Amino acid sequence: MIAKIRVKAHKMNRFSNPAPGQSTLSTNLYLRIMNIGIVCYPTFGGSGVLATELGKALADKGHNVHFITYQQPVRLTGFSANIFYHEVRVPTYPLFDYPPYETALASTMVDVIRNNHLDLLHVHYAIPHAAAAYMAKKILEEEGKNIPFITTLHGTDITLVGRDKTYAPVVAFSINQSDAITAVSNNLRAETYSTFNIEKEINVIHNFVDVARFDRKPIDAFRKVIAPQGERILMHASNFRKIKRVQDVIHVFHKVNEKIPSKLLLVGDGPERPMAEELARELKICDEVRFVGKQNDMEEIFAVTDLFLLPSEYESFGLAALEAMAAGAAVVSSNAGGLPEVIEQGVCGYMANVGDTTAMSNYAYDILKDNDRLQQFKNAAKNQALKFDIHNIVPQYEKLYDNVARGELTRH
Ligand code: GMT
Repeated sequence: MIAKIRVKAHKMNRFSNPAPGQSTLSTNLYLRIMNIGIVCYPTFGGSGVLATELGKALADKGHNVHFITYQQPVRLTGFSANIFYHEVRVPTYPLFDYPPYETALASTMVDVIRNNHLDLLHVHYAIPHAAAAYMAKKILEEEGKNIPFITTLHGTDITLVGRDKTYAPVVAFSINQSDAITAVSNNLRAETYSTFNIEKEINVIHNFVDVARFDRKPIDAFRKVIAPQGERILMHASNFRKIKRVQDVIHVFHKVNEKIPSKLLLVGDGPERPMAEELARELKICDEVRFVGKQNDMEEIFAVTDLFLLPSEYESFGLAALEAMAAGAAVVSSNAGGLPEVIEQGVCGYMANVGDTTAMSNYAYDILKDNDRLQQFKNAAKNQALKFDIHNIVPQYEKLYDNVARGELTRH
């Protein structure tokens, strides 16, 4: 089936940075309905969330989408006639201290491609997905089948884990072997070029959000449970890893809470949670802070949020901040990585240097101090999120798929 879709984008080179919602891809094209394999981590992490939302959006547009991963992705709920889920099983054996996931993944990819006539694979997060895709591609080449694969770089696969010399040679090699590469921000593209010797064009395709889905009326009863006296609601959501600086969230909130009646919701779980709980106890703010653990219905939680806090050491993009903004929450964050591409300083929120919790709390106070000012920031947050709306970004991936399927590759 052939569908004509007009894609507006700019032809750019690796030294120019596309603005929010624009990509490095170009021109008008005929797009066909494709069979697409998506490989991702199925967990609450941003890369898995983005990959799942992309798959769902592609299926809505008529493509057949095959998820290949070790567990049903958390955002893959409900039934869709053209979404398929293939579980990677990793048989254990007494010899294995480390069951060989990558081998099982590559074999499952081969099986799914052979039996479902996939046109391409799109792997999210380089480690180990790009290496497994390369292996699958080579196996199928022996059978005379060319299966292109696209690697999307999400952040820590480049800036943290990927740089570790235990992984670096395989990461660099498999990125270079990809038929196309995308990064979720200009910052991550630059980081990748400066970390690895990458010979190919890295296309920037920013994270996206379905703004309409996050445009919810707050549930009054829910708001009342959290903030019975009409306190301001601040929120943080992450996997509570060190890079998220969750203790900074507590410090910022503590300072805000000294000036404004407020409550803090902490969504998610991970290794830093015990330290964050301990800090809340030390600062005697336990009655004001709720740890709600991992949650599926983020739309409802964002809808009651006034201000989202993201003081991370690094964020390639900050998908959680974008989702918060789509729901009409202002943001105070660090200015690390790709966050300045997402947040407009003084308009929909503020950014400060990593670790500067005083500046962050002053900014938070400035936003929250009166109702009119808060409403102004909330409206601006929604407007900013629209630049990254699903309808602007998903066609950029479709355009890339089309280029790759036609064998139009760029090499520096
Ligand atoms: O933030 C995390 O720790 C999860 C991580 C992931 O790979 O699952 O998220 C990364 O990918 C998201 C989607 O592209 C980005 O929005 C996040 O900023 C990025 N996280 C980091 O760079 C730390």
